[in-house]
Amino acid sequence: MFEILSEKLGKVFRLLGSKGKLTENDIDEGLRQVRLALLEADVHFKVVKDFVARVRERALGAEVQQSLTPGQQVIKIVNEELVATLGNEPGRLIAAGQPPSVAMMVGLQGSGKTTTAAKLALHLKRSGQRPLLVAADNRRPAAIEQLIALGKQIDVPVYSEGTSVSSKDVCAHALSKAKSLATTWLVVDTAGRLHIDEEMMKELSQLKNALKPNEVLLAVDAMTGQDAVRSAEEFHSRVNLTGLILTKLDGDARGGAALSIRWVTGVPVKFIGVGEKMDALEAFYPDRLASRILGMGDVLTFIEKAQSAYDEQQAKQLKKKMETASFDLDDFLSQLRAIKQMGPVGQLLDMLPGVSKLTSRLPEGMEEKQLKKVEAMILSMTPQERQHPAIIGGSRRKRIARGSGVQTHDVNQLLNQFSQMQKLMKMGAKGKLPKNLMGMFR
Ligand SMILES: Nc1nc2c(ncn2[C@@H]2O[C@H](COP(=O)(O)OP(=O)(O)OP(=O)(O)O)[C@@H](O)[C@H]2O)c(=O)[nH]1
Ligand SMILES: [Mg+2]
Repeated sequence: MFEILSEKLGKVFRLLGSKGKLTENDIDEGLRQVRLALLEADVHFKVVKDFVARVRERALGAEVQQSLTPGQQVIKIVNEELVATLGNEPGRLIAAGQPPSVAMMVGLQGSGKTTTAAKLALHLKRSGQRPLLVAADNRRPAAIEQLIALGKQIDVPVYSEGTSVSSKDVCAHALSKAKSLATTWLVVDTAGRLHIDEEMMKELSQLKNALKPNEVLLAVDAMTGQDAVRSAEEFHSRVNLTGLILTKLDGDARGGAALSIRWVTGVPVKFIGVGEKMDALEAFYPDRLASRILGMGDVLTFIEKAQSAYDEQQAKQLKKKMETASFDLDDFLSQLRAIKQMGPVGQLLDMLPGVSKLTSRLPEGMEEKQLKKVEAMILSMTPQERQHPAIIGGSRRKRIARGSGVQTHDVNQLLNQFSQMQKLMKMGAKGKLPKNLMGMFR
C-alpha cells in the first residue's frame, strides 16, 4: 500500500544522502518533496505540516550540521519523526486489574467489527487467554449467525441470545456466563450504523455502562482514507476510545489514514487488519511500518515470509543463530535458495535490508541473475570462510572473485551487505522481535 510513497521518499533520500554537506536550501528542497509525497499519499495536511516542521528544525540543528554524514542524519530524523507520528509504542491490549477483561468493538457499518472481534479472540487465545465472544449486535439475526460461525471456525465460545433480548441485557448475561466459563477476556461485537447518530451513541454508552470495558476499540476501514480519520475523531469525542484497529490495510488505499489517524485523534493504533482470514490481524508496530515506508527493508516481515519456505527444524536453527549472531553465509545461501522457491523474487528481496540496495540498481528482471551471482560467490568460498566471513581478507576476496567470475568489488559489496544484515538480525533477535513472531520459531 505504501509503494508509491516509499519510492518517492527513496528518491529524496538518495539525493540528500549523496551530498557531502547540506545547505538550508538542500534541506528545504528535500522537505518540499517529502511534503508533496505525503500529501499525495492522502496524509492529513495538518499532520504533514507538523511533521515537516519538526524534521526541518532538527535538520537545521547541530546534530546534522556537525555530522560527517548529514544526509544520513536527515534520513534518521525523518525515520524517528515518522515513528513519533505513528505513536512510538507498539500496540497492545491492556488487561483489566481483575479478570475478566472486556474489549468492546465499535465502528461504522461494514468497518470490520465482527471480523475483527473474532480475529482478536483468536489472537487472545493464541497468547494463552480464554476468550469469550459476545454477540451484542442484535439488530439482525444474520449478525449473530456471522459471529457464531466465526467462533466455530476459531474454536472460541460465542455468547448469544435472540434478537428479542436487548443488547444491554445480552452483555449483562454474558458477564455472568463468563464467570462459569473462567473466561479471561470478553470480546463484544456491537451493531454499526451507516452514520454516527444519537441513537447509536446512546446504545453504545448503555453498553459501556453494562460492560465497564477496559478496551473500547474502534474498527476503522483504512480504505476510506481521511473519512476514517474524521469518524474516528467523532467516535472518540462521544465514547472515549482506548484504541484503534485499522482494517483492510491489505487493500489498495494510499495509506493516508494509517499515517494520520494516531496524530489527529491521539488514540493509539493497536492492531491492523490485513485480510479476511482469521489470522490476518497484526499488532501495530510504528517502527516496523516506518522503516517499511522509508524503504529500509523489513527484516521481520521477511523472516515471517521466509518461514513458510523453511521447515520447522531449519526455523529453529535460524532462530538460535540469530540470537547468538552466528548466522553465516551458508545460512544466507540457503535463505536465498528458499527465496527462489517463494515466487516473486523482487518483492521479497525488497524486504531484505542490504539486498534491496543491491537489487535496486539493477534493471527490471535482473534479480534472478544477481541471485545466481551471489550464489556463485558463496559457493566459491571455503566452508570456514562461509562460517566466519570476517576472515575473508583481500587475497581471499580476489580468489573468490576469480572463482565465481565476478569482480572483487562484487565480493566486497556482498560481504558488506551481509554484515549489515547480520547486525539487523542481531538487533531483531535481541528483543525487537515481537512475541508472536518469536513464537513461530518455537
Ligand atoms: N480485505 C479485508 N477485508 C476485511 C478486513 N476486515 C474485514 N473485512 C471484510 O469486510 C467486510 C465487513 O466486515 P464485518 O466484520 O462484517 O464488518 P462489520 O463492521 O461487523 O459490519 P456490520 O456488522 O454490518 O456493521 C467483510 O466482508 C469482511 O470479510 C481486512 O482487514 N481485510
Ligand atoms: Mg458486524
